[in-house]
Amino acid sequence: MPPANPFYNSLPAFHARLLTARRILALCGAGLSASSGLPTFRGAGGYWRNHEATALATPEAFAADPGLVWLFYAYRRHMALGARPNAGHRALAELARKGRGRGKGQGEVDFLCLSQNVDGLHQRAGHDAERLRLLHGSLFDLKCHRCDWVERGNFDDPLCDSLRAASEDVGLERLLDPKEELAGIPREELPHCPKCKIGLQRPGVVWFGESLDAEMLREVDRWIDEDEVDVVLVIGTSAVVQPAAGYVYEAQGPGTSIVTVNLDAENVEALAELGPRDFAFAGDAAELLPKLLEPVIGRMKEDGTFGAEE
Ligand code: BJW
Repeated sequence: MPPANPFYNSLPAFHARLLTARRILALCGAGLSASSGLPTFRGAGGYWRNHEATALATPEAFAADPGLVWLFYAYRRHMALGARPNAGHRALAELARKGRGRGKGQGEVDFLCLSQNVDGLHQRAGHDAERLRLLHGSLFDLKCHRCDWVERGNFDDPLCDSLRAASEDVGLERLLDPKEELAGIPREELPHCPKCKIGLQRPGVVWFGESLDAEMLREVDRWIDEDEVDVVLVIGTSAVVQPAAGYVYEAQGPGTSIVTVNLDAENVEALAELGPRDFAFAGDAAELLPKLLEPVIGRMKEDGTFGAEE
């Protein structure tokens, strides 16, 4: 049953609210990339072989079996490289681009997008890096699990010979089938740190129990504290992982509208209670975002770009 709130799925009411918004924050999660073909973390799609994805995203799992964890990440690098940004990523990128100068009479929109996604699709949609914070890092960054070595933007696929199975489209189903036994990858065959030579390279993502980049968090806090945030878009996320989910409430002031955009909007636990200023839209974020943001970014054209029709 839809929540008893007049703003549930009400596009005209949201458009009116958006046109008065000066500062917009978005918190994005895996559901944004679902229609690009990438699985989410929780629920039915949240398994890789017979492992819960969230159980592989831990330093403990890497310490116990770095080869298994690397195969999981090598597979996700491969899938992400083969995926294309969808209309939701492009609409947010356009909001970042257009928001600043949307017309003298209406004033500027200051937009910041916090994404928990590590798949690179925001960047490939052309989202201005200054308007984007990747809270959980990137699949395409590498770091040493022992020292401070970091490499940004490594798109090698396969990353190395021992991870080739995750990058071969033929036979990929065998890798994914939990009934097929997986040959363990010896530690020596995994990529080592070029700096300390002892540590293993690992994905440049944030695992459970690890801290997010402190400077990035300070920047987000500064942006939130600068002035009231009018609209917080909560897009395709279960909003259960901290500190990311906490930003929704950190940004909430007396006049803020929280706008849930989720396939299962009624069941985003942390957001179950809609306040009188809040909105919820149930559906695919890739379909909804271009329509929701249309008053600022313009109508989506047939070629997937935004703006006034010629
Ligand atoms: C669609 C859709 C469509 C589907 N359209 N929608 C305070 C209280 C309690 C615990 C903690 C706390 N502070 C810290 C913690 C511990 C922990 C935590 O939050 N645990 C909770 C689970 C309870 N947090 C941490 O450990 C963080 N570190 C930290 O805080 O350090 C300091 C500290 C440590 C320890 C104690 C205290 C302080 C780090 C968190 C790192 C999370 N890492 C991961 C993996 C990243 C790398 C990788 O990608 O592999 O991040 S876990 C995973 O969850 C990933 C995601 O970014 C994150 C969020 O998931 P997301 O994106 O919301 O996905 P789903 O699957 O949950 O939801 C998808 C949604 O989309 C669903 O709602 C669908 O309905 C919807 N959907 N299709 C629209 N087409």
